[in-house]
Amino acid sequence: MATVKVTLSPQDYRSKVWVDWCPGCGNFGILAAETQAFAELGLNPRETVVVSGIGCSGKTPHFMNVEGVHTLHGRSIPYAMGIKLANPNLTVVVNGGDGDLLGIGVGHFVSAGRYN
Ligand SMILES: Cc1ncc(C[n+]2csc(CCOP(=O)(O)OP(=O)(O)O)c2C)c(N)n1
Repeated sequence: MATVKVTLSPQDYRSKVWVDWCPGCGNFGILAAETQAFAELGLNPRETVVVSGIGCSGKTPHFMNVEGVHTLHGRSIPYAMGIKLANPNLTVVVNGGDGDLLGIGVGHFVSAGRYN
């Protein structure tokens, strides 16, 4: 959990980058839910990291005003674990599609669970 709580609106967690997902894409709902959750938790954008892999969901960090990494296909979970290990004070979130996190990255998901 972040060390400094802030009072921001969900919109404050959005960047100015134009969102190029197709109309009706489910990622719009995920982006809205995520920014809403960040606002409710009072997360400091500078202590929040969104990690993504490849695919449409991979673009998520570009659309958010938090720290972020757009990593390799299926490898966002080990990236996120490394970030969290390096600085446990950060709130680290992974966004990914089914190809990214299940098809290619499910082994990392299981390992993350085993390491808690
Ligand atoms: C190692 C590797 N294999 C294949 C690709 C090609 N590739 C790019 S996007 C994609 C599928 C993305 O689907 P998903 O992970 O479900 O993400 P979504 O677009 O649904 O968010 C693939 C296979 C790649 N970039 N890297």
